[in-house]
Amino acid sequence: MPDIPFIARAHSHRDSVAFRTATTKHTFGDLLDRSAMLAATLLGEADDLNETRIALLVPAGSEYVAAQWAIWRAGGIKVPICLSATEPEWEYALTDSGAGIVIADAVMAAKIAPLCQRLAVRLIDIDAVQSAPAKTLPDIAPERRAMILYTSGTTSKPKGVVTTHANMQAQIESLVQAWEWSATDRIPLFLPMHHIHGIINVTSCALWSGATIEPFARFDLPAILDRVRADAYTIFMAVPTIYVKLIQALEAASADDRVAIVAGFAKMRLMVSGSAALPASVHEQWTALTGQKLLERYGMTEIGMALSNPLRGERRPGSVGVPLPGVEVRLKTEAGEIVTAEDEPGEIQVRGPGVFRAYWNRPEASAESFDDGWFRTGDMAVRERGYYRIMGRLSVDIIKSGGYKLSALEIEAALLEHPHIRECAVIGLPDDTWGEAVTAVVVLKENATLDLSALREWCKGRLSVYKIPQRLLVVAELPRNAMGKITKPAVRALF
Ligand code: MCA
Ligand code: AMP
Repeated sequence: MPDIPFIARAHSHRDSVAFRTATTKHTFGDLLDRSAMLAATLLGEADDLNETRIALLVPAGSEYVAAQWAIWRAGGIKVPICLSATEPEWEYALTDSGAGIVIADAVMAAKIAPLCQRLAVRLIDIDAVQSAPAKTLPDIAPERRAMILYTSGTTSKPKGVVTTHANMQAQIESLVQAWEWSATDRIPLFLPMHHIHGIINVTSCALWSGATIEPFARFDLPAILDRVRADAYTIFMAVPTIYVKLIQALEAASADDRVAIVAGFAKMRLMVSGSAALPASVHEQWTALTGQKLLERYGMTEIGMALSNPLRGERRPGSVGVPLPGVEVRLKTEAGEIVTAEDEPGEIQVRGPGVFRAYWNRPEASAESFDDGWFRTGDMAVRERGYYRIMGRLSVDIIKSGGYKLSALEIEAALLEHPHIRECAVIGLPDDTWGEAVTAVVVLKENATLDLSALREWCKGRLSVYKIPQRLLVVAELPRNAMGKITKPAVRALF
């Protein structure tokens, strides 16, 4: 059986640079050699990991990809976890996925070691792996499960989205074709590496094409702008919050700096926005500043990318374009009718080879999320003059902040642990920078007091930074319907 496609392709550009930083360069050949050694380490005496779940806690860069390829080459399932998550969040991902191994760099290994010890999970410090005896690696069929990504939804705890090698290949090939990736492309990588946007759209498409990635440990705006002005990139991909921050930075820069940086942006062949709605005003401001027309696309962890404005042709502000190659999209009304006319709203449903296999260990949730073979996204859209426009989500309990999908229910469950809070309702309120701001409306216990800074302090270590409420409103009682259930539209109306 041939190698998994990633590996087969990497052989054909062995000498090209896959990752470069200010001080290092790693070729595709380096990634192949390093991943073979790590795969042998993972396997030990075994011939095949047979879908052992392996959590990955390594910053973006060549070591992340070497570890990812090692997991796949050895027959494991990769479970990337968030570098900045809290210990309870890590524990949930490790126990829910049943991870047998955690791979971390030295810094993260020190942080997660106590948890691994408590859960009796093997911890591999990737920085300490310098050699391993060569080993024959197993054949991996495309239908094997390859990755579990945790995504928040309408349940209080995140669900594991399982994709196969074939699913990922379909997602990558669709984007490589639509956006005409090539080996001459160069892209910065500053997005988190536990979501599709960073993993598939940036890293996997670049590696598939033999292109070069420049990784940053975090969204380091000054460092990225320095590289933009040096014409380091041909493609740029980011969430709307980042474009808002870039606009603020350009407006604050001196006239000379602005001219130099804008020239770097203007030369790129493609700039993409996605993961959350890009306000038409931001789209237009960006064009006015740089001359670039952002290409907005729409996707989801369960399906990869589904809709995109065209590389060549009209990129319409406020719209997400048309179905990508290999992806089928339909709209279905609440009454169960398939929408055929323009201007009639419906839920976006998606079918195609990139659609995930199932939620990990959740057969009921998996079955409910499909409608006759079509994945139900929970997003509403309308087709106008041939292009889809996203109208919002069916569930008020899903919040998008800074490009992260958050469950209001998960945040509510955490806040209810607070000793002063009797009841709470969490909603997302519109925010110019973050898209939505996490907002908590709470009823306190008798004689208790609480302000925003005390609440935020208490949340640290319990919730990731982007889940911590930005706004707090204390009320005497929460609005309820006749059945006694809290009504979120009425909660929203309090603002
Ligand atoms: C951080 N802060 C926030 C938020 N996050 N404030 C309000 N709302 C938030 N969501 C605050 C922190 O408390 C901190 O405040 C300050 O901002 C800086 O925090 P830091 O984490 O350093 O922020 P940053 O590095 O500037 O991060 C902003 C970011 C990041 C780069 C936009 O949120 C990010 O990488 N988002 C992308 C997520 C992503 O890739 N999503 C894709 C999933 P203080 O200074 O007071 O301490 S969606 C997906 O994959 C689908 C398939 C798709 O379609 O793409
Ligand atoms: P996630 O589950 O984190 O992959 O987030 C997927 C969700 O992000 C989708 O269901 C949409 O609600 C939202 N999303 C992604 N891209 C866009 C976009 N261009 N416009 C509006 N919403 C988007």
